[in-house]
Amino acid sequence: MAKQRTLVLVKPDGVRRGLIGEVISRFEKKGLKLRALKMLWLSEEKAREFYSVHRDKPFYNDLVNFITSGPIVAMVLEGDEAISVVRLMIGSTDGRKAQPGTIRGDFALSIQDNVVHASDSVESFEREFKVVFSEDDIVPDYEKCL
Ligand code: 3AN
Repeated sequence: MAKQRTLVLVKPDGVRRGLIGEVISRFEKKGLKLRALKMLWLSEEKAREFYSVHRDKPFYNDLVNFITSGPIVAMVLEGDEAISVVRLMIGSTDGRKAQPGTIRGDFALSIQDNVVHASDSVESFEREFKVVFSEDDIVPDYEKCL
């Protein structure tokens, strides 16, 4: 099984609603390892870069305004097939259609204010990681200390 990294954001609505602990807790209980964690407030420039794949979509400006509307929490999670596992755990983009039991299914009623972001591919992870983190932010593998 391939060990993979993925990037998750608790978006401004999730932070405002006090869901940071809930989100992290679900991933920890699943067995994914936190390798980096930080709270930050994205600049407009970084937000545009983060969501650059959506730059031609009609909702791009709203998305940038939303993600810069308050602080976020960013994390790197690691584990077997972490990208697809985390995508399953967050649920469909539209909170109204997301399966109960997923983060969006349990906590979101909106397509924009949907609590979390997670990388959807290795390429997305690599681009998103560079916007939010640097290699120095990754803690060494602490598996052996547990
Ligand atoms: P996901 O976050 O599930 O990967 P994407 O990558 O299609 O979804 O979209 C990125 C973000 O853009 C979503 N999380 C959501 O906040 C926003 N978004 C996607 N589709 C729409 C839409 N039709 N209207 C408004 N916002 C949208």
